[in-house]
Parts: sequence; C-alpha cells; structure tokens
Amino acid sequence: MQSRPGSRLLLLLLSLPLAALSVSVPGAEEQAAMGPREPVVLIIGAGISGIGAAEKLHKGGFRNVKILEATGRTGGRIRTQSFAKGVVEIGAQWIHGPSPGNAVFQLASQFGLLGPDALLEENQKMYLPSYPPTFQAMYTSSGRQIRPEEVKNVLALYESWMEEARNFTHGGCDPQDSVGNFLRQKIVNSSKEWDKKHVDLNMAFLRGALNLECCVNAAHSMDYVSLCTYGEYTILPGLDCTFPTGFESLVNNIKAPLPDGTVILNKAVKSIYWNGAFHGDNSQVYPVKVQCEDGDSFLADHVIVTVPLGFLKKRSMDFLSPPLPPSKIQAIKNLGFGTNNKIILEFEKPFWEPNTTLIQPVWDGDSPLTEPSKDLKLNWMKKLSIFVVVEPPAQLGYVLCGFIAGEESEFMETLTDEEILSSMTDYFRKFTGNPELPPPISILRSQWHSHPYTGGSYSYNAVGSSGIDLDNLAEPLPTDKEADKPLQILFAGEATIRKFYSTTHGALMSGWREAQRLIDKYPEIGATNSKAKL
Ligand code: 6YU
Repeated sequence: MQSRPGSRLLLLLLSLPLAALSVSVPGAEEQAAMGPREPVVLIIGAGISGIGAAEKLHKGGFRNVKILEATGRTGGRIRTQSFAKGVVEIGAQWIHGPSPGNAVFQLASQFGLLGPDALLEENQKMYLPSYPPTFQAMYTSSGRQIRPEEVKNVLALYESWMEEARNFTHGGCDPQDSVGNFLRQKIVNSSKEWDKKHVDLNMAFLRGALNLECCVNAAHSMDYVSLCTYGEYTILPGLDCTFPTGFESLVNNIKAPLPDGTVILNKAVKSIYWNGAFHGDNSQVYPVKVQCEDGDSFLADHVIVTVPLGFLKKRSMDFLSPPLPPSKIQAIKNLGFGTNNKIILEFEKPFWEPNTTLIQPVWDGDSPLTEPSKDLKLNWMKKLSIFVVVEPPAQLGYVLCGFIAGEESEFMETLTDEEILSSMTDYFRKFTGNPELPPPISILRSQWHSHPYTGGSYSYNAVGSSGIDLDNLAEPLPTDKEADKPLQILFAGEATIRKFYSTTHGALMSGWREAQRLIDKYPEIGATNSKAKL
C-alpha cells in the first residue's frame, strides 16, 4: 500500500539516506525536530521556472528538493555567452514590460541587476504594444537608406491592425482564423487606396513587419497564429530593458540560496512512472519513480515537470506512464511551438550611424501577399527580420544581433558558421550598397530547434488552440476526477501560463505557482521548519 506524506508519522530518523536514489534527506536531529517525513520533490528542468520553483520551496521550508537537468548548465533558454569584448544573449534578451507587475523585473531590481534607465518610473509606465519604438535605420536590398517618413503611414496602419487583431479575444472571429489571414485582408483592402508610387515600398515594408511578427511569436508564418486568442497574451507596461551583466545573472542570483547539490546536471529524465507504489531503500513507499537516461532512478512524492513544450511534443505519448490524459495530449498537439533564432555578428567598425539601435532590411519587390520562396538554400536570409545593435559598443564592440524565425531559421541551423558568415557578408554588402564592406570578424548563432531538450524557441497560440490548452497543460495530475489519489505530477514552464506564455516572467510565475501549490498542501512544513530554524 502506498503511504501518504501527511499520514507518515514515522520520524524522519527512520528514513535512511536515499543513497541509491541520489536523494539526500535531512539529518537525524533535524528529522526528530520535524516530525512526519517531509515530502520528496523532484523538479525536471533547471530553466527559470524550475529554479524559481526550487527556490520558493526552499524558502517555504521544503528540504527534500532536487532539480534534474538534462544539460550541463542551468538557465535553459536563458543563456548568456561571452562574445566580442563582453557578453551576449543566445536566448531571452529583454524583460518584456519591466514594471512592478513583472516578476522578473521585481527580482532583477531586488538583486540590483538593472541599469539606471530601467529603474526610471517614466520608463516603467510606458505602454508599447507592438513595433519597436526606438530609432531604426532601414535599408533596401538595392542599398538605399529609407527615411522614416517614407513608411510612417504604413507603419501607423500596421499598428492599428495589430491592435484590432488583439481585440478579437472579445469575440467576432472563427477559431480557424489566423492573424496572417486577417492582416492580408487588411492589406488588400487598404492598398486599393494607396498612391501607386507608394505601393511597392509599403508592400516590401509590410513583408518585413510580418517577418518580425513571426520572430515575436516564434511562428513560421502568421497564418499559423490564432486570431481569436491573439489578445490573450498580456502586454505589461514598461520599456523593454536588458541585463548589463547578462540575463543569466538573474538565474544565478535566484539559485544562490539553494543548498549545494540541489541541482543535478547532466541528468536527463527518460520516463516518469506515477500512480505507483515504489519502495525506497529507506522502507518508505513513494508514488512516483523518475527514470533517467543514464540508468539512475529517483523516487518522489511530487514531480514538477518544467520541460519545454518542444520536448513534450516529441515525447507526449511516452514521457509519462500511465500516459498523459487526452486533454493534455490534445493541448500539447494544439499549441504552437516554433523557432526564433539569433545570428550575432561582430564588426571591426560599424557601418551604421551612431545612435542607431535597430537596423531593418526591406527587400525590394517583396510582398506580404505572395508566398515566400521554398528554395531555402538560396533565400533563407530573406526571412531575417531585424538587427539589434547590441549595447554598449564601448564595452562590447560593434555587434549586431539578427532575428530569424520559422523554417528558414531551422534551415540556418544546418549551415556551418563559415557558410552563414559568407552569406551575411554578401547580405550586408547588398543592403549597404557597398561591395567592399568588410566581413564580420566573428559570429555566434543559436540553434534552438535542433536542441534535443528544447526543440524550438517558445510557444504560441496556434490556429485551433486557445488559452484553455495552456490551462490544460498547467493542470496537475491526477486530475480532480481521481481525487482519492495523491497529488503527484505538477506542470510549470512558459507554455503553462495563459497570459504570459513565451516569456521569462511567465515561466518564473508558473514555477512559483506550482511551488505554492505544494506549500499550500503542506502548511505544517513552513511552520515546523521555520520553528526549527529559530
Ligand atoms: C523573455 C526575451 N526572447 C529569444 C530566444 C529564445 C527564447 N524568450 P527552459 O527551456 O528555460 O527550461 C527547461 C529546462 O528543462 C531546460 O534547461 C532543459 O534542458 C530541461 N529539460 C528538458 N528536457 C529534460 C529532460 N528530459 N530531463 C531533464 N531536463 C530536461 N523571453 O522574457 N524575453 O527577450 C525572450 C527569447 C531566442 C529561445 C526567448 C524570451 C523566451 C524565454 O527564454 C523562455 O520563455 C523561458 O526562458 C522559458 O523558461 P522555462 O523554465 O519554462 O524553460 C502577442 C503575443 C506574442 C507573445 N510573445 C511575446 C514575445 C515573447 C518572447 N520574446 C522573445 C524575444 C526574445 C529575444
């Protein structure tokens, strides 16, 4: 028979160290002070959701918490790397909506990780719904620089359409409608009234805007993104900001209070067996057994699964045994999880004007009304949407970070650095109209799609999916229908949070949410352990 954590009145003294299970337990004195055996909690994945959950549980008095992480590092899709004369981000880059309601902003401010501008109250109050607001340099593929006034009107139209798209959450659309189709209709109708001399540039500009939108959503095409639920993602106020010492410094600060050995690296989980009665070396019985790829296994009372949706898409049928319920399998299938990659380039000297923050390429003759070429080898670079001038040049050097989404991005992952560098040299020579432009001196690019434990960049509401799928993915197991069984598998991660999916703050909040679920389940732990500490 399976024993329930709450009813286990044996002192922890009797719970021998779980050496064979690689789970350390508190010492005898602590156990005696504590009373009933404390639950063993395993967290799968050491991204910000997993680290955040572990830290909250630790603070809440839980002492048997371990994180099993497949790779050799913590941070997951938050990854800061040395490049040029400083550091750059391979994954998450900005705090989206840095204001008091943003959990990442709150922590980053507390840890003193932000620059003075990010802390300005006026910046925290800014509401920036869509297009990058900062100064842009736009170049055409024939090497002409576009003046902002030339695209001012079409940009205003585009922003109004995107605002309209966000309002369909209140109704008036079909679940099969896509943002792409909605925008196409707007473009077709609006273009009838455009002066002929503006049509080509407007169309080419809009194609670029759609490419950028694909990056924001990590979708191959906006035709894949649901219109009805587009506005469910909640935009927080605040002018997006970055971490001067790298985003990973946030993860390092969050994990600092965790006891040594809490995070076990290079420990990829193969399968999770639940609803069982697994006997530990300590004569205790646990409902969950986690089997790792290297043959190790761990027993637990509760497991918080934080693996990316991209991983779950590959393993939805067999990652858990008994398998996930149909509502979760359907949610994993329905939700979108696509690729947004970065190509980071260092130049000896900038070809852009000082104060430029973004460079936007505009391909002559391109249009949002025609299908992009399927010849990826020749045309993948056409999907590059925008280049951010990475700050601060004085400390870092002259670095651009380009963004590319979708199948073209996945194709880029298959190329060598040399091939990409050569293509990018041709590319910038074309856009600057300077055939002698020196090639970039170094390159770093992300490969999130081929990453075996991520399988892409982040989630989106695909056509046919809805916020209910995100809620279903967040539901713990067993479901309410099996109320007689103990709570065992909890789910966190960016794809489990309806309003803030795809973001670091969403991921962190989801980890806190599941930690809180366990804290609420064991009110005695906080009370006992804080007393023990006195
Ligand atoms: C943000 C930003 N941002 C750019 C790029 C990427 C992402 N995001 P993790 O994957 O971190 O952790 C899971 C761990 O599990 C991981 O370590 C695995 O190795 C491990 N694991 C997997 N399988 C396992 C197994 N079997 N056993 C053991 N371990 C296993 N977010 O806030 N600002 O600027 C960007 C960006 C290129 C790839 C981003 C950004 C997304 C975040 O990085 C991401 O959500 C979180 O880090 C995820 O944390 P986690 O813990 O859940 O998983 C309208 C509307 C549109 C909505 N979209 C708005 C835009 C939002 C996205 N912004 C993107 C922009 C950039 C540049």
